[in-house]
Amino acid sequence: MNLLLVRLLCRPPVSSRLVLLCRGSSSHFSTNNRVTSSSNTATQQIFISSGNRKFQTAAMAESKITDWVPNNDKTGEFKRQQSSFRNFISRDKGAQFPAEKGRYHLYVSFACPWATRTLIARKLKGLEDIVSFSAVHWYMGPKGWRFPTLEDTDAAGENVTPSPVEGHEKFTHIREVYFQANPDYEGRFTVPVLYDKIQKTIVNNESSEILRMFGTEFDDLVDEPYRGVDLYPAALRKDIDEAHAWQYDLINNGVYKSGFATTQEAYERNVVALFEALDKAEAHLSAAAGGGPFWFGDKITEVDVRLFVTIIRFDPVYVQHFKCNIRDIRSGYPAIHRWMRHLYWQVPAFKDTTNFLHIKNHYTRSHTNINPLSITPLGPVPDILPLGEEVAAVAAARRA
Ligand SMILES: N[C@@H](CCC(=O)N[C@@H](CS)C(=O)NCC(=O)O)C(=O)O
Repeated sequence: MNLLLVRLLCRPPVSSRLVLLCRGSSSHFSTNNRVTSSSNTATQQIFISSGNRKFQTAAMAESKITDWVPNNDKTGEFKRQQSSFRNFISRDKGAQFPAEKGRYHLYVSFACPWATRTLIARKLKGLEDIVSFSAVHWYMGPKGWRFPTLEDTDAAGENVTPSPVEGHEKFTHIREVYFQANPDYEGRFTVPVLYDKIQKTIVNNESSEILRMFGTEFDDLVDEPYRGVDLYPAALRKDIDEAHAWQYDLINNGVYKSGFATTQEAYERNVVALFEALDKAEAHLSAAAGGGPFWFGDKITEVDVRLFVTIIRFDPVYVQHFKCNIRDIRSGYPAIHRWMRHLYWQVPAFKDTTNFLHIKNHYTRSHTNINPLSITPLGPVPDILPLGEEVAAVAAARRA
């Protein structure tokens, strides 16, 4: 605890020598240690064994869907389950899941950062006429994500509709898609879900892999400008994998590990690690200031897509709902803020797939264990600042 306090007191701008001194004295908390213990690159992910599944299910059966940490887990740590459906669409004609126009449907939630990664990639790669999509209602109740009904008037957004997939007309919840694919399914009913309308099964429910296959496997079907969008270029693969490893564990999943923690210790451990990782991102993007505007200079890559979906939710939700409030993005991280706003305002795939209504309502009204009265905070206003506009204190400091 003392160590944490010391580290928080040492929180000035990333570039300061004081921060370096503080970090140097706490190497057992180092970012590298964390990364090696649980990274999530596509190559390192594993299938869950049926043994594990049984364990998870027994624990889940006794608890509510929003008990992110099982009641009997004294560590207080949120542990994300591994995705279960891990097949790949392939451009090879003889593949089990060949790339074909109109064959696949993507189920997403606009609230969900993982699902939104895949929606962004779908747009960046020009797959709108090739892979259909629909979005669930933002409210995730006791049975998990539900399909909107025609009576719903509180969930505006593109393709927020009952399932348009033939055979799914009577489905009310995403869980029914999982049970169609595997009647014995025992995992969580997560989005995104990439569904094959021909074989009537789930191809994949792991966003990092859906993003990866959207990046290349439909290239024979898209127009030239989209073929040229290479989100995982050979020359940058090592750097991209390295960035994914720490960003997944400490930022993308770090906000959840902070917000879902059920002990003070677990919360503090994770939130401090999260802000250290944000400092690292800030340092990277500041150094790239002359270049940019993307994480790797002038090339948009998977790193931009995967990091953006967490950062855009940070000020509107994670700061207050997940208690990630050591700083916020708009006043505490100028380079991340600039990078995020560039993506949102200048690259349509990012703005078009960001729906703040779904984002704010989902977290604050579905996670009743965290927010029992389901009151959605109004701020910050606006959800995202226009380009060139700053919060008053930042603007004043710039003028001074
Ligand atoms: N590993 C998955 C995680 C997806 C995930 O956790 N999605 C959340 C929404 S943000 C979900 O559907 N949760 C429902 C549940 O856990 O019951 C991925 O990256 O695709």
